[in-house]
Amino acid sequence: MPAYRPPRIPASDITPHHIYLSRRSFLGSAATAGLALAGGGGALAAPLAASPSSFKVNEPLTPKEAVTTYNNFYEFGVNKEDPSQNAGAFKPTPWSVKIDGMVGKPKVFGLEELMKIKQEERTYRMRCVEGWSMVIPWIGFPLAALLDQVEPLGSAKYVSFETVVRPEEMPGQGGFFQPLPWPYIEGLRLDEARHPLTILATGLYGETLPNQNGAPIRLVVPWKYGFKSIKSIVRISLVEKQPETTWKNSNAREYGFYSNVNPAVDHPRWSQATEQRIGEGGFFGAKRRATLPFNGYADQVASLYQGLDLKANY
Ligand SMILES: Nc1nc2c(c(=O)[nH]1)N[C@H]1C(S)=C(S)[C@@H](COP(=O)(O)O)O[C@H]1N2
Ligand SMILES: [Mo]
Repeated sequence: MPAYRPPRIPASDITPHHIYLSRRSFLGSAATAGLALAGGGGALAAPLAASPSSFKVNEPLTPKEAVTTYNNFYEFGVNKEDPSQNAGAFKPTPWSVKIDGMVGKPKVFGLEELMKIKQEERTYRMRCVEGWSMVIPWIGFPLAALLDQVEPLGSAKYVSFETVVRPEEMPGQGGFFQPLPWPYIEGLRLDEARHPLTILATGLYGETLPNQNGAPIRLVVPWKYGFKSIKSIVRISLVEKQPETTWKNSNAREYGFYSNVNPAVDHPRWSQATEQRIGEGGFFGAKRRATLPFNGYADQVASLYQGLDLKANY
């Protein structure tokens, strides 16, 4: 990944945090139903153990303008402004996600069906491996709720994810220069995938997910570097062996399978000890925050890695 460049986002550009309904009708009804259900104890999506405060980070939200124009989504180009500028022709509907592999009930889920799973708001801290961070109010549902529906087999140990390939709609996939091999692929251990903090996001700031943020459905794993949060997912497979991942394949020395946010393990080309919160501070002399172990979610997730050497398993 290219080295960090300072964003041009004025600090005063703060969008107030409130939920309002999507202008897109297909999500409007589903989101309304989902939000009405939130807290009502639906049959699906029963998170096991995570403190409610970890679902809502108590830090200023990153302005919506920054969340939707300062993006990494190489299918639309490698510069931060490319995804918002080049994703206009992308069609997030109709959409379906195929779930296969080591499951009792493999199935192709239509988007409408996914939208019926109880949707919740989750305000998470997000940290990119490049050294910047954001606080984003997502709308989504625990990945565990979806996995439950397909009944993973005992032999399934990992989950792999795949992004759509559509060179006609994604200029970064169609050009002469291909920055990455497609499809973009990612993976998690099954226990990471089932953790209550791990969600499939379908919206942000109370609206349908913008194309540049991974419409219509993307992964969000807040204790890992941003690249683990794969966008525009079309396939989820339960597998036995640790799956390949795009960034590890492209440079295994710099990007590992785990990619947990870890201030104590530097990227080979830069320190990971601090980060710049996008929208915070000015263009010059922007102050940097200390990066927290597991991006501040250590109380919730550190136990997943007991006995694992986090320097070797970066
Ligand atoms: N398919 C796909 N998913 C992707 C990427 C990408 O290039 N392609 N970039 C990743 C990186 S590096 C980051 S930091 C996050 C950025 O998500 P955001 O633009 O919604 O903040 O998306 C991740 N998911
Ligand atoms: Mo990233």
